[in-house]
This record gives sequence, structure tokens and C-alpha cells, in this order.
Amino acid sequence: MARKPPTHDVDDSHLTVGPPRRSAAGLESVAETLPLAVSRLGAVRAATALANLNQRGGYDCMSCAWPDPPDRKVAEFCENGAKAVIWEAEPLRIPSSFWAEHPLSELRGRTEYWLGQQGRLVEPVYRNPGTDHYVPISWEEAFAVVRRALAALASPDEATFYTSGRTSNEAAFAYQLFVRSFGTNNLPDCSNMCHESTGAAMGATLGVGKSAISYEDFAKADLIVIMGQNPGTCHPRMLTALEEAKAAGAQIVAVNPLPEAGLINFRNPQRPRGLLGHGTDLADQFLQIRLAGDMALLQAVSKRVLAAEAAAPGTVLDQAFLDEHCEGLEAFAAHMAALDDDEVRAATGLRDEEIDELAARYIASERTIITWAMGLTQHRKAVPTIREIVNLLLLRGNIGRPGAGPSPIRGHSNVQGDRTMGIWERMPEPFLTRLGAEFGIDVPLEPGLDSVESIRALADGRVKAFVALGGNLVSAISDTAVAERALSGARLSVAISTKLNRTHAFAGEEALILPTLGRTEVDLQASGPQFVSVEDTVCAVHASEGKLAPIAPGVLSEVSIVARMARAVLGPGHPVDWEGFEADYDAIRERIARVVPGCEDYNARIRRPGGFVLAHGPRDERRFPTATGKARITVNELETIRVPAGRLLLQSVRSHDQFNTTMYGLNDRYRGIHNGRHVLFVNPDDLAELGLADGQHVDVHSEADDGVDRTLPGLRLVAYPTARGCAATYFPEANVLVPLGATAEVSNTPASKSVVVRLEPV
Ligand SMILES: Nc1nc2c(c(=O)[nH]1)N[C@H]1C(S)=C(S)[C@@H](COP(=O)(O)OP(=O)(O)OC[C@H]3O[C@@H](n4cnc5c(=O)[nH]c(N)nc54)[C@H](O)[C@@H]3O)O[C@H]1N2
Ligand SMILES: Nc1nc2c(c(=O)[nH]1)N[C@H]1C(S)=C(S)[C@@H](COP(=O)(O)OP(=O)(O)OC[C@H]3O[C@@H](n4cnc5c(=O)[nH]c(N)nc54)[C@H](O)[C@@H]3O)O[C@H]1N2
Ligand SMILES: [Mo]
Repeated sequence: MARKPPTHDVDDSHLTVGPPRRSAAGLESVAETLPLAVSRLGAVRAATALANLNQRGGYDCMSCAWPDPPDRKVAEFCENGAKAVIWEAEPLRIPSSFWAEHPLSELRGRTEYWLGQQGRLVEPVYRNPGTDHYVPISWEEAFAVVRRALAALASPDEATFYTSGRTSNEAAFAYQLFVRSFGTNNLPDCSNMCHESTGAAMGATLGVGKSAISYEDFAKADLIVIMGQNPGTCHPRMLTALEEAKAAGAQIVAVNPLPEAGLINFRNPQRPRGLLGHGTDLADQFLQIRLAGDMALLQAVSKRVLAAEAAAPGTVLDQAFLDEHCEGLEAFAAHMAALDDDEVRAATGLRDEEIDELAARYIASERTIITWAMGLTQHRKAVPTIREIVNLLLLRGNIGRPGAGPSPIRGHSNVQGDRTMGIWERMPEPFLTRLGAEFGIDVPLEPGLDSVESIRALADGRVKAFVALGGNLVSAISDTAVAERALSGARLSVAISTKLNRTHAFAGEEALILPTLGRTEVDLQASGPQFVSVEDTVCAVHASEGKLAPIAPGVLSEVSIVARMARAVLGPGHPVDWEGFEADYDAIRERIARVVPGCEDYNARIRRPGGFVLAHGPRDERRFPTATGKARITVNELETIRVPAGRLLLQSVRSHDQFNTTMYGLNDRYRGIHNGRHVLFVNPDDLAELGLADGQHVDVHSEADDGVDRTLPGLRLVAYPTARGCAATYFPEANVLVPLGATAEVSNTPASKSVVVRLEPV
């Protein structure tokens, strides 16, 4: 039944470019997933896979972190969730013969698309130092390799332990416990490249770095502002929540350099009208902002709010809330009064009337939600920009009451839960102390390395071992050439993965790939079948239980791999009962309950239908766990990126057929792109000004101050309605253009959505 793996690769000779869509989802998305599921999985596996997706008793979708609605439909999933399931569950396996046929030197020349299509990893493989091949190895030998290599390090801080956000709470808790028992806080994760800027901004101002709303709040809002987010592709089920909010009377404003299909119009595949009709026009206002212009826009709106209050005192600000719960208003008001309108125009590219209109909507709204994703977090000024969201919302008391609040929309399905469980290089000291006391172990307190710092430390030899629980750091991080050198210079690399990717190709001197079960699969342990738990973007924690037969016998769960690695590395005398953890995940959850704040009585609460929602001071009771107990209104200096003449500001986005570095296919349907990825979206007026034309090919050079010429060659120009002066291409290919040192202030997140570039025709 299984297909043969493809022999072809990304080949742009059949690339076609059509007009972008206004509308997202609808009939075609449903039509696309079901036959594909049946053809790839077979009828029985497909039926089991899709019938259990996001259902109680089934498994949580492994795609994005969007929450499940309280009343679930029969098919509670979206096109891209189905694609993620198909990608994981297809019974296509990498055969043992693959490793002899494909040397590392060849794999390094392959694209993510080709690598991901080869099928599931089903046996541990090992690269002997000095050889050009992985070879199959037993699990026992694999763990012995890890033990020897880690024991040979001069200090535990010479190893770094990455995590990607698909990992369950149970695996994440066990993993961070292993890493801290080993003796380091080097726990970088994908969040460093994702919502780290959000956590930094909200943590310092509100005391909690997570969304301050619940799912039901969308339907209670008067106004929902969606900034720097493309829900049509990345959180498709959010469009259903927006449609419901709209039906209940909410207004929706989209702020984006691109007129993304889902933001403008939505045809809901779960309603007959959505299948056939013209759908719902979602956005009442679309602000086509320049890249990195959001801080200026938010300040300009706050300035107008403050001016409206001055004109009619006592009518605009929520003075009672500000008096009781906030600090910093006076300095902020003075700072906003001095805001330079010309700079706002230059930074945003917006007309004054557009900003007036948004300010009027905000002032008229009693309940406002602002959501955002990577369009805000991946800029040099990302953290102060998100602090400005907090400022604007605090002015009118838009937090801690129904239908209102800041809501970052997280990416990976359990990236938020992993942080709750302790996956962070700088977990607060009380957590670390509690962890140490609970298990009777010495837990290091000094902060560890984040993702960018880990790459740098690997590159200059300070770190010599790299272990990854999921993910694909080589492709996900900036400065691809540096990352490739850094990882292949490691003494040891270990990747716990479901599928092959480029991180495996840039193997350390000694390297292991350890195959693991995915979330769709039955996880059978000594005490019986296990479930795991995950946390969505609105802090709801629930169980997930795999239903499909495992891809192959002998593939271990993430918990098993972590527990066995810990036993091998830490030795038999270690105080943690790793065997007990592996045999029965309740044993892990008992410890989570005792260590992780908000997880008391975890085993009982996770078994309730639908799980439970973690406490959240600002959301639940307007309690702000900051140093002063108040929500902090902050003053942030505006800084506008000046793009030299003849240059553009480049962002990198996801296509509709990819999940981060994973390519499901080669189409980006909503943007009109088919059969290829090497495109550069540029405003037609900018093309004309640069003397270039749609269809022409260019090399893209980024202009960094370190003198290195970073080039992404051979992109086809696509005349596209993006904001003036701004261009877009796809991630992860674009990472070759981003210097490792180009990161956001405070959060150290790669600034991959504002890169100054020069185009050269080829
Ligand atoms: N199908 C699918 N789903 C996914 C993912 C996936 O790859 N595929 N990835 C998951 C992950 S890990 C994440 S983090 C999320 C990502 O979800 P998104 O953040 O929605 O994903 P991106 O494709 O990075 O889109 C960024 C959006 O912000 C806009 N933007 C860029 N710069 C700016 C700016 O300066 N200002 C404003 N206002 N807008 C800007 C872009 O035009 C684009 O619409 O999605 C998650 N879900
Ligand atoms: N230029 C640019 N760079 C970016 C971004 C951008 O917008 N622009 N976005 C950033 C963001 S938001 C993120 S989150 C990162 C993503 O960074 P990562 O999380 O590191 O990357 P992914 O592509 O999600 O990882 C895919 C790999 O995970 C493995 N995998 C899949 N499922 C499982 C599982 O269940 N268990 C295990 N153990 N492994 C599994 C597979 O081997 C697969 O190849 O990239 C960042 N990089
Ligand atoms: Mo992400």
C-alpha cells in the first residue's frame, strides 16, 4: 500500500504564478484532505487518524497551538492539521538499505522537501567518526555512545539540549529533569526563535508571558485586532472563532504588509454556506503596514487615545483600573505627546486617516482583544513593540475581563506547555530550587544558552555536544552557513526525530538519530497504553492519546528515549526513578503536580473531560505578579529602520504547504504559487522603480555590517500586493540571509522579518 519515496526534488521549472486569493478555506480544503489521507494512509488508518483528531479520548493535533472549542464538531480539524497527520502517519518507512545508499555528503545536498518525503525513521542509526555514513545500531549501543561522549566533556555546560514544541508535557518534564540532573541549564528551544519576544515583553509588564484570554472571549469581544499573523495558513481554525465573533457583532482589524487570504474573507468548510457560498468578509479594516512599523502604529493609536481623554476627561481611559492596577501612566503620556507624526508615517507607510479610524474603533470598543504571531516577534524592536500592545490595552482596562486582553497565538502545538514544564534556559530560581528539593538533586542556577547562543558556542568550540528532542535547528535558525558549520563541528550530535531533516545531514563527528513515535501512535508501556498532555495557546491543558498502530516495532516513545538516556548517562544510583517514569506516565505527572506551579492534582484534573485551564493572575483576578504587583505601562523609544535607496526590507513567511521546516508540498495556494518555492514577492511599483519585472530572476543579497555577503540565489520575482518597500520570501530558505547576530533586543530572537536586501538580476 505504501508509496515509493519520491526521487524528484524541488524543481522550479514547472512553477506557476496566478493571482492571490481573497478567501481562505472552503470546499477545496476539505476536498483536498480526505482523498489524500485515504491514498497515503489507506482507508482504515485514514479513518482512525481523522476520527480521533482533536476529539476527547483521541489525540491533540500536532500542528498549531490553537485551542479546541468547548463544543467539538465531528470533524474538528483543518486542512493543515490533516496534512500534519498524514505526514506523520503515512506508513512509509526509511529502509535499512537507505543509509548505505545515501552518504552524508549526499544528504547535505538535499532539500528539506526531499528528506522529509523519504518516510519515517524506524531504527537508531549511528555515524562513526571519520565516516560518511550512518549505520543502524541497537538502542543499547546508542545510549552507550551518549554516555561515553557526555562523560568525556570537561563540564556539563559543554553540552546543549534543544527542544522543539511538539514534545509532550511528560517528555518535556522528564527531559529538563535529565538535563538539569546532568548539570546544565543549556535548554534552548524553538520558542527562542518564536514567541520569546512575547514572553519577555509580557513577563516584564504583566507578570505572565501567556495569552490573557480564554477561547470563549473571542465571541464576547467588540474588537479583535490581528497583527502580524496569517491564520488562514497557520491557525486555520482561528477563522471559525473569528467568524463566530463576527456573527456576535465583533469588528475585526487586520494589520499586515500582505493581504493574507484568511484575514480578508473566510469560507467555513464546516458549514454548508461555507462550502458553496461566498463566505464571511472578516476584516472591517485592513491596515497594510510596512514591515516593522507596528511599534509606531501602536504608539500613534495610544497618542490618539490619550488626546481623546484630554479632550473629554473621564470618558476614554479606564481611570479606576489605571489607578488601582497600573503604574507608569504619566511618563507614558508625556512620551506619547512628543511622538513625531512624520516618523509614524515613515515607519508605517499608513495614512493619518487610517490610524484615526483604528483609534476610533478602539475607543468605541468596550472589549478589545489584540492577537499576534511572528510578524511582531521577529524584529529588532519586537519586545518594545509588544510592550506597546500591553500599553494600549491597559489604557482602557482591556485585561482581566470578558472579551478583552492580549493574546499571542503560539505556534507549535505544545510549545507553551514545554515552557510550563521547565524547558527554558533561564527558568526562575524558585522552580529550580523546588525541582532540586523534590528529587534530592543538585540543580544548577546559572542561566544556560539559548538557541542563538548555542549555535555560537558550538561554532567556537565552547560547546561540544548537541542533543535535540525534535525539531530541525540547522534550518530553523538564522545564518544557515554558520549553523551548518557549528553543528557539524560538534563532537557528538543526537537527534530524537520522526523524520529525516537537514540537521541530521550536518551531523557531529559522532552522531545518532533516534527514531520516535509521534502523537498519532499508540504508546504501550509496562503499565498499559499511555496518554500524554499538552497546553494550548490559551493555557488549556488536556490529554492526548495515540490511536494508530506504531510505524514499526522497536520505535520508542519520547518518554522512553529520555528515560533510558537519563539512566545510561546518570548511572544506576541516580535518585530519579527513570524506569518508573517510563513504565507509567502517571508517575511523571505526580511529580509535575509537586513541582510545576498551577499543576496541583495533575493526574486527576487531566482526566476530566476537556482537561483544565491553568490559573493566570492577570486574566482571572487582575493580579499582576510583577516586582511591584502592578501592571507596568512602559516608555519605549521609537526606532525606524531606514532602508537605503534601491534596497527593500525582506520578511520570510510560511507557504500554505509547509509546517516550519517541513514541506508537505510545493504549493502556496492562497498566494497563487504552484509547483515551486523560489519566489520573491515585491510590490509592482517597487519593481518598476528598481527597473525589474515580474517573472525575472534575481539573486538576493542581504546587507549586514559584518561585511559577509549572504546570498539567496535565483528567486523568481512575483509582482504582489505587499506594502511598498517590503518584500517576502519563504522560510527556511531565507535563513541564509539573516546574520546570527541580527536579533531582537532582550529576547535574542533572530530578526528574520526585517532584513535589508539588494536584488541583482541574473
Ligand atoms: N500550516 C502551518 N501552520 C503553522 C506553522 C506552519 O509552518 N504551517 N507554524 C507554526 C508556528 S511554529 C508558528 S510560530 C505559527 C506562525 O504563524 P504566523 O506568524 O502567522 O506565520 P508566518 O508565516 O511567519 O506569518 C507572519 C505574518 O506576519 C506578517 N508580518 C510580517 N512582518 C510583519 C510586520 O512587521 N508587521 C505586521 N503587522 N505583520 C507582519 C506576514 O505578512 C505574515 O502574514 O504558525 C504555526 N502554525
Ligand atoms: N527565517 C525564519 N526562520 C524561522 C521562522 C520564521 O518565521 N522565519 N520561524 C521560527 C519559528 S516560529 C519556529 S517555531 C522554528 C521552528 O523550529 P523547529 O521546531 O526546530 O523546526 P520544525 O520544522 O518544526 O521541526 C521539524 C522536525 O521535527 C521532527 N518531529 C516532528 N514531529 C515530531 C515528534 O512528534 N517528535 C519528535 N521528537 N520530533 C518530531 C521531525 O524530524 C521534523 O523534521 O523556526 C524558526 N525559524
Ligand atoms: Mo513558532
